[in-house]
Amino acid sequence: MAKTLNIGLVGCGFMGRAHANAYRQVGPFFDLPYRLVLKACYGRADNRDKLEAFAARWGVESVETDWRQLVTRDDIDVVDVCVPNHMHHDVVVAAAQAGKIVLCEKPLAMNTAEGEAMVAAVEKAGVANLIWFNYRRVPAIALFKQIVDEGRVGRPFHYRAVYNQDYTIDESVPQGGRALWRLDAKVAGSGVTGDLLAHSIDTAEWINGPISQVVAATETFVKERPHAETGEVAPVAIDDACMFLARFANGSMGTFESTRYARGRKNRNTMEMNGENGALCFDLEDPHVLGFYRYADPQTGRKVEDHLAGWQRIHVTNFDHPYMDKWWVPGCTIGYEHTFTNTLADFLTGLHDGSPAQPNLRSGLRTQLVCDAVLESARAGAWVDIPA
Ligand code: SOE
Repeated sequence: MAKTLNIGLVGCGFMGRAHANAYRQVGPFFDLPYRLVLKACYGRADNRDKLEAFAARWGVESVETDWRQLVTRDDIDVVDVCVPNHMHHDVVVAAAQAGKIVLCEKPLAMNTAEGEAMVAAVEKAGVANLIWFNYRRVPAIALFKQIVDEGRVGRPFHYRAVYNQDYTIDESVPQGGRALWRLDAKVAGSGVTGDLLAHSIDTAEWINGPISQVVAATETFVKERPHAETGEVAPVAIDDACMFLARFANGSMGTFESTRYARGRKNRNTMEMNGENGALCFDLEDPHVLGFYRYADPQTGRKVEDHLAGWQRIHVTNFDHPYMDKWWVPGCTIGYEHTFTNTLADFLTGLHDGSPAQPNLRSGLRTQLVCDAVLESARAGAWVDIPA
């Protein structure tokens, strides 16, 4: 009989919705030995109407306005952290100490020191844990990794990542508050580096191995903004844009770019890799497509005939493509929300089999370390080494 897992959602904003949807969808689409119950959700007391509406909409059995109360409840098995970044540390540590399974939104923490304490807490408690770097579970990105692992790209030379948005160009956009806490350094920790490049770094290291050195530049285009709640105009302390060069331990070179000032780009997350035998490219604005350039067969070394060489556009919806046998029939597409469901399915499968799914919090700490090195390099204007 399926074991019941009671979920406590700490946070009910954008990510709370994405996660709640995953808990609702995962059971019917994947064969899992668990029955998931959305037992409780936390939200701020001064926003109780929103909290109760969230609970009613997603079928959450109860609400809490004190997250400490939620994480210590006997009837909660899993604590899922999707509140703003400045709360991650305290909630994760308390949940681990209470012996709960811990799932945490990205980025792991405000900085590496906090992240280390969080990893120490989950490892000391011996609780299963996961960080929601959901883009690993875009089928086309998972196929990207599979093709690299199959040796079809061969010796890698270049890795190129871009993650751009445009929603903060207007100077009147306030910083802080419920919807715009990502612009407030005291709540977010950093700007695009922790919010967007953390995704790119996680994917890059997953596919191409560790980054060993970075040199970065950041910019804050709008220097002052009003605070959404107090109206007080204060200096903006986050990075609006960040670009960095990287060296990977495998000898390849990387370029990373992220900004919230790329007019016309809403959530453009791209990556390309160029190797000796082939190349791959992906663009989240065209999420079902993986570009593959086949130059030579990795086994025989035989080159593709010149008149046939060219980019192949793989529509990643076949049953043999990652995750796609769990959804619809070939040709029918899935979307952003399914990446969270795929993530959850892998986590629950690993939990049952005793083979924990990645990325766990330790892996999230690694990404945090690279983000901090990027910001340190931008401050110092120099290359920064990243320990293995
Ligand atoms: C920022 O706008 C954001 O919501 C990120 O925080 C998410 O991680 C990303 O997936 C979508 O954009």
